Amino acid sequence: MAELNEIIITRAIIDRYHAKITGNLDVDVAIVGAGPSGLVAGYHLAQKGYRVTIFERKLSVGGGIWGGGMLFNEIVVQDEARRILEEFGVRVNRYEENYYTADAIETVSLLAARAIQKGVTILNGITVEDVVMRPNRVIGLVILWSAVEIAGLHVDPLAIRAKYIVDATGHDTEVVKVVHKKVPGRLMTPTGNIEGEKSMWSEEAEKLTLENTREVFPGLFVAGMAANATFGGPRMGPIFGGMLLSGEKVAHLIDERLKQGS
Ligand code: 48H
Ligand code: FE2
Repeated sequence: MAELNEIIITRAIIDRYHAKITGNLDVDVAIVGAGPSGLVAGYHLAQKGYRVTIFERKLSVGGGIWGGGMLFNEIVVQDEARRILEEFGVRVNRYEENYYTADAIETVSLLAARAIQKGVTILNGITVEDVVMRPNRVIGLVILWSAVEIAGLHVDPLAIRAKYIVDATGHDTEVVKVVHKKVPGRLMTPTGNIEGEKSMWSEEAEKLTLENTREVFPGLFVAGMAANATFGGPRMGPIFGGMLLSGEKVAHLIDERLKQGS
């Protein structure tokens, strides 16, 4: 075995991470949250050649997929979304007509692996705590180590810039909440405020997730559960087709905008 030097190991990690984070300070699209909607969105945008960064608070990516339903680690998807799992190489099993299942761990692993290999940079352990604003547009994110947040230390954050931001933070819809707090009543929702998630109704929720996937403030789009929480859709339970389709849709919408140069 060749000799191993602790300092070279340390320097290799610092150098490589430094290059990674400085390469992601000014990007086309910054996605907050590496759940199903964020990972699918990132994959498609990277496939179209855009520079995409996903910021994830936790060390683990995958959001709500891991536990399937009530810790039974299987997920359900409907017919329309099955092809998305298959595109990522996830094995899908027919349960009955229009109901397909997949192993939750296989799903997380492949969504994340394929997104990264398409060119998405995932920066984990980082919490988005605010946005960078120019009067009428969100133009970036304010980020901080999650460990600092958890420790409750008074440490100032850093900032990154992006042409478009996606709030894919799930039920908590954290980026939209920040914008709403700073400029109340100005969201592109029926009331101008966050409408709030409604109680479970799977069929309606899946349909609305897709409809609600859109721009909510100039420069800021919502996807996945955050879209329903923002626009007042119901929750759907552990069926994940709407999340995957929402990721695809937000990528398509942002691609259109980036192509127009607006
Ligand atoms: C950095 C953050 C921050 C922050 C949160 O919850 P997710 O899985 O989100 P979706 O919308 O892709 O999927 C929702 C799905 O998992 C779900 O909950 C369903 C279908 N529920 C139905 C029901 O009835 O309950 O992932 C969001 C990710 C998580 O990994 C968070 O840690 C992360 O976003 N996150 N990352 N900065 N401020 N807030
Ligand atoms: Fe959920």
